[in-house]
Amino acid sequence: NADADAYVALSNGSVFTGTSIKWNDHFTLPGEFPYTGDYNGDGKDDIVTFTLGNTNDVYVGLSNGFAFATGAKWHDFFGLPGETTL
Ligand SMILES: [Ca+2]
Ligand SMILES: [Ca+2]
Repeated sequence: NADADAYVALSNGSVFTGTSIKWNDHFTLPGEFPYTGDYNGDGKDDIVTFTLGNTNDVYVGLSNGFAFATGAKWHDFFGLPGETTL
């Protein structure tokens, strides 16, 4: 929604522990397509958003294990509306 918050509940391998904690205060606005994956190969899952619309940008917020960094643009034209992005 307009708050654009990203919350995480970590897993201990069997269950998700505790309630979710905000890891990023501004990532993925309404209308965008967010997802997760390890995009820099460090073993920690990161967040990605496809902005769709008129911009078709791809932003990644890398994880440090406790929070997601501010989104950085990794691509300027990818994952257009209607395309399968996974
Ligand atoms: Ca926010
Ligand atoms: Ca990563």
